[in-house]
Amino acid sequence: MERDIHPAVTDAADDIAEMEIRGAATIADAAAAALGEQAEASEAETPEAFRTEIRTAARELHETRPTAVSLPNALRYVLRGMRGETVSELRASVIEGVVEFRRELDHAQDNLGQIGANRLRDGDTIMTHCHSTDALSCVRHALEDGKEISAIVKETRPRKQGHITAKQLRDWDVPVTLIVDNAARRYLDDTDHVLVGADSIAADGSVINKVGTSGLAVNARERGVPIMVAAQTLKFHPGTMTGHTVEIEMRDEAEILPDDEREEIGDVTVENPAFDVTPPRYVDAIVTERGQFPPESVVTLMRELFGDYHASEPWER
Ligand code: RUB
Repeated sequence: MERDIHPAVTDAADDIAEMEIRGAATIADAAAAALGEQAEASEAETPEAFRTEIRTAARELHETRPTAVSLPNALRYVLRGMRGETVSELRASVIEGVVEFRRELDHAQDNLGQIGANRLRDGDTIMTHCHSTDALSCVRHALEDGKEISAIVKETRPRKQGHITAKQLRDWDVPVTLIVDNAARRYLDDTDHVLVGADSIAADGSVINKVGTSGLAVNARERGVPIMVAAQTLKFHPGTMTGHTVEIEMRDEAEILPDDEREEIGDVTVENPAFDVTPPRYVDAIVTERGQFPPESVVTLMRELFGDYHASEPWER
């Protein structure tokens, strides 16, 4: 029942859809927190009503953006931990699950940051695409280890998430060179590592990340620059183990061509995919909180993590 959904859930869902909240890890964190608020504020009188309410909230959060698997993985984590005979037991289990999930997310990002930092040498220059908190965790740890790191930051059209990356790096006193996306190949000659995040990692080691990542990876390989993907295991996509593909979000045409400019140009088709797929052969390492892996071997870890995965999700019931 729509009216039982807490404003914290509808607000989080709107913010995720509008990209006020964005980036795979941040989306997962916000969705889990919203489920926690739903549980806390629930006025359900029966265990069944409570379960229905939490599932409905989870469904609303799930329907916001399709590509970052961290979102359904977060919801699944909390819903699988929901247990108890009474409303108060159920409530406590959801709240506890949310706290645990958010703590693990922080730990995972911190651990992978330390592992990724070991790949960066003092004096290295990285090239970034979009804004990834997992990737930035590697930089933060490298800086804490006393290494000097410089960054070439791709602007990342159309939403310019590169500006967020540039600001964060400048806050850490990292020298930043901001470039338009099309200049990336030229600046790869000055780059020691391409460092990006991921929205989803498929079972074959393909990396789904902000559109433009695959072209960058192909160019980097041609230039002999290693490509490192920082992605906690929350980004592993269990559905791909059973042959499902990752849906690529298509965003509003107006992000590329505002209505007034469109009138001037005339009738054109505009396509605005938000993400693309980088095949595993262009990726040197996937850095997770469990260690770094060649992309072809992530499937082993995925089986270990999602052995009991079933296609039907808890919020679909
Ligand atoms: C964000 C994006 C990021 C990943 C990883 O796209 O592609 O690289 O989500 O981010 P958008 P993180 O801006 O469209 O959400 O490491 O923070 O999870």
